[in-house]
Amino acid sequence: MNATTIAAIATPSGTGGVGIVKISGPCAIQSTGSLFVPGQRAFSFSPGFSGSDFFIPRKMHYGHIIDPETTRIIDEVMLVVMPGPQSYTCEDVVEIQAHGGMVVLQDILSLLLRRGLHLAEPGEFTKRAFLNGRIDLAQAEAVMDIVTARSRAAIDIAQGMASGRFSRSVRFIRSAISDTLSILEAHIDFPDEMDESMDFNQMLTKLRNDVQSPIETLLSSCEQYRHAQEGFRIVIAGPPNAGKSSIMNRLCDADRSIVTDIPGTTRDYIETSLVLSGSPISLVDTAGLRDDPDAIEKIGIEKTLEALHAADLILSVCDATTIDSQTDFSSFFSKQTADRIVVINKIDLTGTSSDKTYLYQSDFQTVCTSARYGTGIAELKRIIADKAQKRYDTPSGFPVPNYRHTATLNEALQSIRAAEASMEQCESPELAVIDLYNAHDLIGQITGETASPEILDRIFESYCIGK
Ligand SMILES: Nc1nc2c(ncn2[C@@H]2O[C@H](COP(=O)(O)OP(=O)(O)OP(=O)(O)O)[C@@H](O)[C@H]2O)c(=O)[nH]1
Ligand SMILES: [Mg+2]
Repeated sequence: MNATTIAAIATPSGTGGVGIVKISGPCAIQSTGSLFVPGQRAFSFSPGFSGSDFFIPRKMHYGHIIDPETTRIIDEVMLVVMPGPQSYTCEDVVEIQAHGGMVVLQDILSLLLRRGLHLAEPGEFTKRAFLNGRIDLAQAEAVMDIVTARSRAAIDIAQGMASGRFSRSVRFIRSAISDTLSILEAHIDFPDEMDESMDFNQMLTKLRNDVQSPIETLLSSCEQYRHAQEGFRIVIAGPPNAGKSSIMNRLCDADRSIVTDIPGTTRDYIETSLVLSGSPISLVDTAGLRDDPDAIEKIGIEKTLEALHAADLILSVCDATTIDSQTDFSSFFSKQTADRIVVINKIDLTGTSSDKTYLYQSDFQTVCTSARYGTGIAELKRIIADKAQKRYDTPSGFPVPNYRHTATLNEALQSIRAAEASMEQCESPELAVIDLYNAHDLIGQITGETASPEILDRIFESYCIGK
C-alpha cells in the first residue's frame, strides 16, 4: 500500500457540466474533510472544523469546498467517500464533483496539494489498483482501451479484457507450463525415483493441448485488436478523375479530399477515420493510377501501391463514361490479395440502365454510384459495413490480445516450440526446462506477475492524468 496520497483532476481540460477531482491514499478522507462543509452551512465554517465527521461511505454528500485560510467559498460540490479496500485503488478514495470549469477544479486541486498531497502521475490511480492487487496488468491496460475506444468493437474487446476473461486464459496457459516444469524438474532432481520411462510423449501432448494451442488461438484473434484500434483499412484506387476523392468525401460525409476536374488532383494519399454500423474504418484516398505518369505522379502511384498492399478492402473506382469491356486494372492490382469492390461512378452521366455500365465484367462485387448526387452511396456503405463486420466479428467477450500481449505471446510460443523440439528429440530435459521457464516468465509479463518496473512505467506513462 502506498504511503503517499495523490490527487488529480479526472475530467478532461476545458469546460463541462461537471468536473471531478479524485484523491487516493491514506490522507484522502482527512485532507478533503478539512476543506468540505456539508449542507448549506458554507458561511458557518470555523477553523478546526472537519467535514470528515459527516462522511458516510459511498453516499453522495452535498456541500461546499472552502479555502480554510481565507474562508472563501471555492465551489458548491457533491462529494463521495470510498474507504479502501472497496475502492478503485483499494485505498481510501474521495471524488469531488464540482462545476466543470478549469479555474474551480485547479483551485480545489491547489488546496489539496497545499495540504501535502501529491499530484498524481499519468495512470497512477490505475497503477495503484494493479499494485494493490485489485486488477492485473492486462485488466489495467483494458481501462485505457475503454477510455480511448473509438468504436463498439474496441469497447467489446476492452470489456472482455477488463472482465478478466482474457487473463483467465493466460493464467491457464501459465499454470499448464508450471505443471510440465515441475514434472521435468523432478525428473532432473530425482532421476532414480521417477518412472523409468518418463513419458515425454504424454508431456508433449499436454504442452501442445494446454499451452501451444491456446496461445495460437489467442494469437489468431490479434487482428481483431488491430482492426478495433486502427479500423478496417479501405483504400480507394483507380484511374485519375474517376471520382475517388468524391467517393471518399461522400463516405465520410465531409470535404476531406480536394475534388477538381483536373486529372491528377490527388497526389499523396489522404487518410480519414469513420465508424460504419459500429465498425471502425480507416479510409485512404490515393493518387490516380495511370500507365504514363509524370515524375510527381510516379511518386504518388508508388505510395498508392504501398497503401494497396496494406489494405483490407480495395474500392476500385472507375468512370462510367469511359469504362468498357477492355477496362482492365489487373496490372495495378495483380499483386493485391485484399478483397475488392468495383465502384462504377458518374452513373448520372450514363444512366443506370446504360448497357455501357454493365459491359464491365468483374469477379468482384460491383456498385454503381454517382458521387455527385449521392446515388448508390448508402448501398456502398452497407456493403462495406457488412464486410468489415464479417471479417472481424468477435463473439462478445472473446479473449483478444493487445499489441503488447501479441508480441509477448509470439515470443513465448517460440520458447514453447523450442522446448517441444528438445523433448521430441528426447534430448536432456534441462534444455526444455530453460525454454519453459522463459515462456513462463513471458506469460507472467502479460498479467503482470513478472512485469519489470520498466514494463510498468512504459504502460502507465501512456495513460492520462487522473485515470
Ligand atoms: N457527373 C459526375 N461528376 C463527378 C462524379 N464524381 C466526381 N465527379 C467529378 O469528376 C471530377 C473528378 O473528381 P475527383 O473526385 O477529384 O476524382 P479523383 O478520382 O479523385 O481524381 P484524381 O485525384 O485527379 O485522380 C470532378 O470534377 C468531380 O466533380 C459523379 O458521380 N458524377
Ligand atoms: Mg482525387
